[in-house]
Amino acid sequence: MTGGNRDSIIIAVGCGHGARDRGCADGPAALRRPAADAAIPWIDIAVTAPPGRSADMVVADVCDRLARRVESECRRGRFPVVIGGDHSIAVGTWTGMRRAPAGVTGFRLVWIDAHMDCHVPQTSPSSALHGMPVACLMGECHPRLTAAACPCPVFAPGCIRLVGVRSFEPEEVVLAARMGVAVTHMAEIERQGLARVLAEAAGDGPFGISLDLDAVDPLDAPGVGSPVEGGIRGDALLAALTPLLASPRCLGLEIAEYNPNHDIDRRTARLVEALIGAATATGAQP
Ligand SMILES: [Mn+2]
Repeated sequence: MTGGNRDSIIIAVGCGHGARDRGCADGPAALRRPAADAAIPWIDIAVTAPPGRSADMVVADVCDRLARRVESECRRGRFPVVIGGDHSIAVGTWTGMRRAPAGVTGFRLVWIDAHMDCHVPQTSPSSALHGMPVACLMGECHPRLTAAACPCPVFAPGCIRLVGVRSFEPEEVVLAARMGVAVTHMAEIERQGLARVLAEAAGDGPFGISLDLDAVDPLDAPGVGSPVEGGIRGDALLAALTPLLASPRCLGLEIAEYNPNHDIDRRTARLVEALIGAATATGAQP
């Protein structure tokens, strides 16, 4: 192991245009920058939303620039920590990762979420893009977002596993199965244990972690736009993710949907800050 800090960069994306409740746009600004790690660079992806530009176009533009930034940081050997923003930014994050050489072969994505995010415009009750990023990454979604995702599809069947799912529409189940997206529901986590489920999802090659904070129980992460009872407890998630984040096979972390307007006593913020600390403070472990 190297001992020192991992060469990380925090990429903040204060974009809420993929959600009905846009409060998550304020997520990055409400987080404390890692005090002990002042050396960790922090950059913001600007959200350009002039009057008349549709939410789809705003998100597609943000994802395009985010993808380029993630790709270039990965090519420099850096570990990107992407902070949302709503979960539609995942199209940018993981497109960028897959364009970088390290993300090409055998890369797997661990998608921790209460929802399936497998809608397409024809099935979505809300039309909100943050319900669609998994479908977009599988090449099945909104034409504008799919255009931002290149290579298309970003992921082949079998490369994404959803973990923590407990709220979805039947159409998403059908589409997930057709796309080859694996799903682990909360009940299965309770049977097998979170650490085992996550380790299996990560596989034995390079992987990334996309965390939608609504996967966490609202007791520990009330600061989200779409809370769902019966989630993963915050301390259990931190304990199970810490060794995975320390692995040199882990190439990046994304944390989405932090909405400071709904947070209580900074509970959600503290969890996010602890996860960022775990991701950035690790030296490369064998
Ligand atoms: Mn999500």
